Amino acid sequence: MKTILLTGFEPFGGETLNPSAEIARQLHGTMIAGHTVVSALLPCVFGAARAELKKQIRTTRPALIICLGQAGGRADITPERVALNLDDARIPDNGGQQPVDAVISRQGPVAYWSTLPIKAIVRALQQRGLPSSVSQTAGTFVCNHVFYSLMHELRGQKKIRGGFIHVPWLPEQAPAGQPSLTLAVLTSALAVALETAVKVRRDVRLPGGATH
Ligand code: PCA
Repeated sequence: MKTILLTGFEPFGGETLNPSAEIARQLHGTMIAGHTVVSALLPCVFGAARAELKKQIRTTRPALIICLGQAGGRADITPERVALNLDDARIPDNGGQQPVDAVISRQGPVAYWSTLPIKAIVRALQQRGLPSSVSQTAGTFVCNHVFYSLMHELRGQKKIRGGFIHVPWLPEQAPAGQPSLTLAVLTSALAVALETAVKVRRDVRLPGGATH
């Protein structure tokens, strides 16, 4: 049986919810494009999150790995294009660590590309009326740390694809005037994203990116 490993993060920064964990929980055990979704929760802790991800990859032996995280303030569901070899935390993680200007891997390259069909995912979501765009940076906190660690694990092989998708706040988290999406919308959107990631082998070429 082929599996998709889908990870979410525990709440961080003093919050009590993280939509990424809720989506992962909702999709756990579902079948998407002939694959069983296996979900896992990652601690929002530098190092420990990477260790847990590696453990999950070893035990589930997935065909595809998608890690999710919360990007409060974003309005769109955003597949990330590139993971940076950098930890630079504005706030402490859930373990109290706050790395500054630190490389993730001394031997690793400056960055890795996502191997998900990011533009096909954006198009599939937009075609269903869901807000989505490519993000050019996953930041330099624990999400980017996990994304980089994932791509470092997957380097040098072509079979297992992987990447990272950031999602907006849930309505119950968002401060007044800030964008959010309901858990129902996010869950159905991520099901579409996973299906697209399984089915589309070659990404589509569409104009995108920012003008600044
Ligand atoms: N978002 C944070 C870390 C965990 C999460 O859900 C980030 O974007 O780095």
